[in-house]
Amino acid sequence: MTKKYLVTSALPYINGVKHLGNLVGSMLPADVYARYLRQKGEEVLYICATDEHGTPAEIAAAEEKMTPREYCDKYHQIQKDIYDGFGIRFDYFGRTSSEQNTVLTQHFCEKLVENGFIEKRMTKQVYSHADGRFLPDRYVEGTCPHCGYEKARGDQCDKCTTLLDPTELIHPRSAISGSEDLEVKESAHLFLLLPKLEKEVTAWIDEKEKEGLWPAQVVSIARKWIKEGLRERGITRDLKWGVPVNYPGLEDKVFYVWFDAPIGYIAATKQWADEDPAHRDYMDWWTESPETKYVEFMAKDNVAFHTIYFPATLMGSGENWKKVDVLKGFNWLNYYGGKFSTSQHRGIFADQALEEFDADYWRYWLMANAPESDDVSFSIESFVATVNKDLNDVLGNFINRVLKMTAKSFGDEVPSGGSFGPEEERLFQELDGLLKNYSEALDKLEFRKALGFLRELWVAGNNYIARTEPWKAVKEDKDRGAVILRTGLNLIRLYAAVSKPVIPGACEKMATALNLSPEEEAWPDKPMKEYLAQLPAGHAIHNIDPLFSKISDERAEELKARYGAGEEGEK
Ligand code: B3M
Ligand code: ZN
Repeated sequence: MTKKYLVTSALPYINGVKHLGNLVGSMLPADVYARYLRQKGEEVLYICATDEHGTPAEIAAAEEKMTPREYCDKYHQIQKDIYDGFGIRFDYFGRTSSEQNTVLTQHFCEKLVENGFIEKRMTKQVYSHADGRFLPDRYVEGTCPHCGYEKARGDQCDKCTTLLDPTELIHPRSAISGSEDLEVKESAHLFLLLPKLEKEVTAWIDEKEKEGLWPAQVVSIARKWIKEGLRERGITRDLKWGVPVNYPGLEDKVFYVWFDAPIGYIAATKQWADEDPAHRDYMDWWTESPETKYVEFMAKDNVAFHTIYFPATLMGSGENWKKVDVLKGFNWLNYYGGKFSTSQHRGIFADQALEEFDADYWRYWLMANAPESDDVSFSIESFVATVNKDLNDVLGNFINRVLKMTAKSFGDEVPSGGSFGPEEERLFQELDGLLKNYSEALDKLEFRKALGFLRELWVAGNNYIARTEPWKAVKEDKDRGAVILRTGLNLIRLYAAVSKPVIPGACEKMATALNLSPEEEAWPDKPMKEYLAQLPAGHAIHNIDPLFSKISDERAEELKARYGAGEEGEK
């Protein structure tokens, strides 16, 4: 039986600030889920970290004239602050450049060598004299031997899509300096012998498919790789920045970033535990056990690494490591039909988003439109329409009206008098059904569906007020007016609890208006008839400013101009 939940989201690369598409495919849904579980009283550990190694980090550092270490220190903090601003509540946000990750990565290498799953081989690598370094595939450019395209990259020709080896390029040059003073040198590297682990990995994937906890798309990605046959993979690189290789003769090399990054989940948990060793043990979370449910969130391009390579590393160690139980994969969020692009700065980036609006505006749109079964396109038009309608008109107005009407007729406390009648019974019934559907959708990680139910919960409250007309009732039958507004205030309490995983900022304001204690924001565990009678008559409340404001047409136009709305992008 599940006793605790380990939650991780794909580790964001250190270089640069992430865009909205990165957020919705990993950290944001993980945060919504972790918050939901915490409110239900479950034991949860949500771990993430910056993925700091690899050539892109080295090159980005050089561009900013910093050492990789300095660059990573700077961007780790920048990213951390942004996720904070977005309300992402990690239990720990670690770093793959930590000492803990070095120790664990080297440990896995040692075990895999011991068990015969790693082998040393000679390879041919391109060395650039001008740059004083080996050039990984993508950093060699030249003419494609197949189609003559002059800007083909060492791993692939973007024009004819042929997969290439850098040594095949005609007139090869360094993509860093442009220098043609290159030489092919022999270099020894470690290879992970995946074919030797294929049987074990396949059996495990079969088991996962039977459990039915991976979406169909995740299973099919894993199967596709297995079907094509697993190949030996180089897990070391001729770079300086990374986890040093602990293998005789290869001490001047580092591990490939995709070898150490997933181990980073474990290492970040250890970073967390090391801060309070008397009370925390990372192995409580990372030992295989039916009591721990491990849930991972990521975009589809990361799925193969998490269904095959990382589990293979864990299995090959011969130790009893926790492997993923539930893997939630996401499709792409596009920007006006084309790609969000970090290099071309196309789309809206997390820092810009927070300068424009509260995190809740973005969190709500992104989760309501999460690219689950298909790719989804972001547009400012859709964003503005959703914010104005769902957040402002439906939820925001409901709260304003109930608080204002109460203040006007009953002052600053929950009104007393009267008792529930048929209109309330109808409301309770409706809410019981919706809440059940909402919780079930969250349990199944079906976020778009879940948000549809959340919205319906808000609509039900609006309909109740429209039907019962408290503005008339307070004049004609004060007790009846008291019942309606007392129910309305209790509905705000319900919304403060059930909306919190998605829009935590607005829910904090609702909690302030109602003087709620943290326990009162727990996930509702009673039938609505009881739950909505809990905020008692006489309980002090106070008015608050409107939770949301409508985005005007002028503001929308401004945003469209600022963020290149509708401009052609790469498909
Ligand atoms: N940093 C890729 C990405 O951010 C990579 C994920 C690592 S997960 C261990 O999409
Ligand atoms: Zn070509």
